[in-house]
Amino acid sequence: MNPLSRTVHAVCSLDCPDSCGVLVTVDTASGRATKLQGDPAHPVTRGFLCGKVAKYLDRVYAPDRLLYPMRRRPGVGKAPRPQHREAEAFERISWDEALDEIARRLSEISRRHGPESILPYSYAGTIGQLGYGSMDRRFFHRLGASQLDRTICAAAGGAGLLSVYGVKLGTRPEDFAHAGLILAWGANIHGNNIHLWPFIEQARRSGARLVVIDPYRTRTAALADQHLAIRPGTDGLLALGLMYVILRDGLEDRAYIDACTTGFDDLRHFVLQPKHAPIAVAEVTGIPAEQIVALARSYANVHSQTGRPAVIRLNYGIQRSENGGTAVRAVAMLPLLTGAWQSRGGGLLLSTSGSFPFNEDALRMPELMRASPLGRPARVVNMSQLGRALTLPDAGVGGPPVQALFVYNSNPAAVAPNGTDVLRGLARPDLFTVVHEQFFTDTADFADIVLPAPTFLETRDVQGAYGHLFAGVSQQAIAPLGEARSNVHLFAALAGRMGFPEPCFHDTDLDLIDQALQTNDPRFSGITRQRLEREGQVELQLGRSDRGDVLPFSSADWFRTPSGRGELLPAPEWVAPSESRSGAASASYPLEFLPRKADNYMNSTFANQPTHQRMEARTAGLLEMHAADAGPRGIRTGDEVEVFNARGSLRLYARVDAAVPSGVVAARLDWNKFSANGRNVNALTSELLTDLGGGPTFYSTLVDVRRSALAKADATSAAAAGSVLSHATDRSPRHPAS
Ligand SMILES: Nc1nc2c(c(=O)[nH]1)N[C@H]1C(S)=C(S)[C@@H](COP(=O)(O)OP(=O)(O)OC[C@H]3O[C@@H](n4cnc5c(=O)[nH]c(N)nc54)[C@H](O)[C@@H]3O)O[C@H]1N2
Ligand SMILES: Nc1nc2c(c(=O)[nH]1)N[C@H]1C(S)=C(S)[C@@H](COP(=O)(O)OP(=O)(O)OC[C@H]3O[C@@H](n4cnc5c(=O)[nH]c(N)nc54)[C@H](O)[C@@H]3O)O[C@H]1N2
Ligand code: SF4
Ligand SMILES: [Mo]
Repeated sequence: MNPLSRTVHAVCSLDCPDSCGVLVTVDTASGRATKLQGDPAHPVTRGFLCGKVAKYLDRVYAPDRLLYPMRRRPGVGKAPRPQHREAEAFERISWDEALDEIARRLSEISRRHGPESILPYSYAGTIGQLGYGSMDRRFFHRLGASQLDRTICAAAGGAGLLSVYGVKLGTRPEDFAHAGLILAWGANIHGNNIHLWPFIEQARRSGARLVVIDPYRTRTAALADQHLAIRPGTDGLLALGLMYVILRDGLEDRAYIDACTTGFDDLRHFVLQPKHAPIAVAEVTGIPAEQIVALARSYANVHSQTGRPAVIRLNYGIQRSENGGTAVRAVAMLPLLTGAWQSRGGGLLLSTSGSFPFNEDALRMPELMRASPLGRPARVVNMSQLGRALTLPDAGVGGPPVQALFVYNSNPAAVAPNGTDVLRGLARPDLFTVVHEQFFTDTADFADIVLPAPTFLETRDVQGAYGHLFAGVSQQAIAPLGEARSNVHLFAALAGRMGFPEPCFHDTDLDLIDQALQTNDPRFSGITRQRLEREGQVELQLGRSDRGDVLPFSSADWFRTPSGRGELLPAPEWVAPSESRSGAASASYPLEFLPRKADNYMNSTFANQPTHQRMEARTAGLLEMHAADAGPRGIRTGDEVEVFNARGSLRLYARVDAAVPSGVVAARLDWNKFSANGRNVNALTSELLTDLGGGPTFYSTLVDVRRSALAKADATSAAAAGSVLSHATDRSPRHPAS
């Protein structure tokens, strides 16, 4: 025990499947955190952190953290501002002044336009139960504000998975070590889910093969045994092609199918159509027929041949597509046909989030909407259509226009689709906007009031995970910096200012943690706050086999669908996304665009940190394209290019190499203000929603590309569409070679 420092157990609250246990060393005298380390006792963290959070103290103690409430200076318009000059638009005020002004404006707007003209906008700045959705929801429910449908990440895939299994549960990451064949399907494991990797390496040392299905040559793909560079949006068809071979060759597990599924005969009839034969599927997916046949056979036979099952790490990449919900359904049916769930390490992992029975109703209290001036449940606005919500007179859903926007846990100016409309909406002078943030983000540039938010070292919370089965309590390691206040504290204080009488607005963090854990669900049996505090993390109680293994969906007891079985109907018919090369819009814009995440950022988080920018320097401002598309356009590596469609245009530098197949171009998400013409990749994405779940379709985006020098005239018309951005950052673009 070192008396000069102490160690605090926290949980990384970033929006990542791994939810790592983090040991924070705190200097006793100064109260300053000096070191972060992965918890060696956490069976999935296993003592290491990803590169971006290993450097998290650079973020916590960044000199440009937002530390005080601020108000827009009178007469200063809402527009993007260059980094480090944002504060010039604001003046510092006290928390009391900030809360008074927010309460006054919200009351006024509610009286004049009805409470539904107020829109909360939040996503996953923190995925702790308290920070993600507790006191904030109580506050907006009691206010009668519009409800936000939080679809921006996983809605389509979630709906797809639930329709087949009835619960978001999958193969335990630790059990991947026992697999004989691993498919990483739309899953950038190295970038987004690094704690799965050691288990995959362990399996490979025992002879397992790793096959990556991804249009982009990720680091995961580069390290795999085989990389299938599928055309975007065609995964559902590939899954049907694999089913075709499995069923045609009789490789399915009939006993398992009979015991655990429903709808098999109809599915079989549907699958065995010529349009699902390998030749036809190859034509559309770009994957050669013989590789489809070989993959189907090894997928179905690996267990009988090696004694080790096949497992699919399906991730959310495939569901950011117009047909993404159905694509997830099709892939999710594969282990139901082969019975891969029956052996340890077999099956499929998309998300485990639904397995944590946190008492969300107790935390969020939707019944408070009845005590609001509305007296009924408020209308629902889909967060993936924020541009419509802010620019249409009825918010796109009926009812009053949005007059107040309260943003926390999110940076919509950078991450929401159809950025042109989002920014146009945010620039409305009559919109009252509050942004609760750690930094002056693209969104904070449009705020009337900005409020300082803490990092996860500065709060207490309780958290599950979406990539493993451990729950943990995150202890507060350090005092909040400056005047930062947690989401819970902010909304409790605002409720007081609004005069809400309900005692629930006085609940403390500890009360809320206890409420979150209060349930009779057997999965949380024996899991209390005290135990989580003592042990750091505790695994959910799931049924175990005689050998002590957790084998989800190994028997019919595990399914939570209406039929109580794996549901194979309706058949997952593949429909080409309208924005794809087989779709309706391909004549005007022939290239499929992948507006990807950065391996060393977390969506738009970290994009402003010099340490993290250095880790991502290789792809800064880059458009990756294939020689077959670059050649005819006269584009060579290093050329400045314009990427455009009817919604917007961006300036990037081309790199012509092997990262993408022909017909596909890729660039990564960044803040608008770090991009050459002040626009990031979401200038090109649309607000079209997915087939299931109402999710965004970032990865169904068609564009064209031209060399910048040849295109000056057209560039001005695209820029005019986003005239609010006319004086975006003058920061010069970073050349990829630098
Ligand atoms: N470093 C880092 N980690 C993160 C994040 C981050 O931004 N950075 N984000 C976090 C969040 S919010 C989430 S939701 C998870 C997401 O984790 P993932 O689900 O892995 O998410 P993506 O990176 O969107 O997509 C994964 C891969 O799908 C590929 N892809 C795109 N379209 C298609 C397609 O049509 N078919 C197929 N087969 N593949 C396709 C992309 O090229 C990408 O490599 O990661 C989390 N972890
Ligand atoms: N083009 C493109 N767009 C995408 C994606 C993509 O792959 N491509 N991915 C999509 C996906 S999967 C997702 S999940 C979304 C993510 O969208 P967001 O959830 O908006 O994610 P971030 O960009 O990480 O922004 C989170 C913000 O919350 C702040 N924050 C952190 N902790 C707290 C806190 O305790 N309180 C408050 N008030 N704020 C806090 C952080 O500083 C950060 O600015 O983006 C989507 N957008
Ligand atoms: S971002 Fe993910 S991998 Fe990195 S420390 Fe947090 S939970 Fe772990
Ligand atoms: Mo996400």
